[in-house]
Amino acid sequence: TKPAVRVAVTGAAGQICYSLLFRIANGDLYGKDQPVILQLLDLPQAQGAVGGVVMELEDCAFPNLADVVITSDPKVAFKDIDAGILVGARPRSKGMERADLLSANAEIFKVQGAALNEVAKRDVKVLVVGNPANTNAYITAKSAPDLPARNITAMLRLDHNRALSQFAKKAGVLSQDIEKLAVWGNHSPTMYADYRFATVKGKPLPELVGDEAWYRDTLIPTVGKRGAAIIEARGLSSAASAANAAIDHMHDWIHGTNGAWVSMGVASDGSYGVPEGIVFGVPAVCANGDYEVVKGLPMDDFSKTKFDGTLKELLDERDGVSALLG
Ligand code: NAX
Repeated sequence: TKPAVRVAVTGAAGQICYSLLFRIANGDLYGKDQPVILQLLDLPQAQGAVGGVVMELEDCAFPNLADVVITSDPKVAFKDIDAGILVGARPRSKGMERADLLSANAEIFKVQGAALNEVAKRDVKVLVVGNPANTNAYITAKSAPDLPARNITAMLRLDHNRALSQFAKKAGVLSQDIEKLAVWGNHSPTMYADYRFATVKGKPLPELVGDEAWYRDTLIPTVGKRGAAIIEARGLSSAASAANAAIDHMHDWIHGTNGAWVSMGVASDGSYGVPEGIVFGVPAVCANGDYEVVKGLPMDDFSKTKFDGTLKELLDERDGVSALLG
């Protein structure tokens, strides 16, 4: 058998992980023939609950789950990891201002970035899911100067998948047949789902949809506010779909996309006028355990407005946490 890969997951007692951990243990990330060691991080007060989840993992008797580590110490959780999925974050509590939420999370991801820097494999692949995901990933990367910034990414894939499904329903096609969809910017209601380049079996998606007003006035806000709609309906935030998106993001990064576009939040190299280092949702193609941003796509007036709006929000978030980075 192959040597086991080590995958750290934070927020292990939470609701996303109640789905995510079972998918990873089942082989959905690295494949059915690859043994996996899960290294689970949560707060000290959640250790008992993580223990319960681990009992259930054991009770699945997954053939390739080689070992499970439970800890509240990031340096134990991130030791020698190949992949890290950072789900745990501070949720907004009653009366908490946005600025307080930003700085509470900045503190968490500063510590976790430093721990990754110290103990993770040098080519570790990191996905930040915990909100505000893009800015948390930015802080993680800034706090891990010895790791390649391009290996610390944020999750835009749920927005991407949400948009795929809505377009598929409207155009009467299968979501798997939609290619070249892009979701730009922040994982927040300002994100910009861009269908201008999308095709279905070679036909332009905008033609198949045939309703620009629906796209602008329904699709974009539906995807942007989907998280809130799920909370309203379920009384809890999206969890299984978020776990699924995290699996999709990491799976594609590890195994490649055969030329297909996916949306990933990645540290900017300056393309599209996004300041270097800002973690921004972009279309990307994955191959050989790496990804390339799709470059040189033209912008029109509408896309420029949407793009600038979501970029401004991220620059504001960066300014909100910059003092903490020192
Ligand atoms: P839960 O509140 O169910 O679970 C969070 C878990 O994280 C808890 O067990 C908590 O003890 C733990 N935790 C808190 N601080 C920690 C720290 N410093 N180190 C380790 N663990 C810590 O939340 P859940 O529904 O699982 O959502 C987790 C995060 O994902 C939230 O920030 C949420 O906003 C975010 N989401 C991001 C999405 C995205 O597309 N990027 C979509 C889904 C989700 O809303």
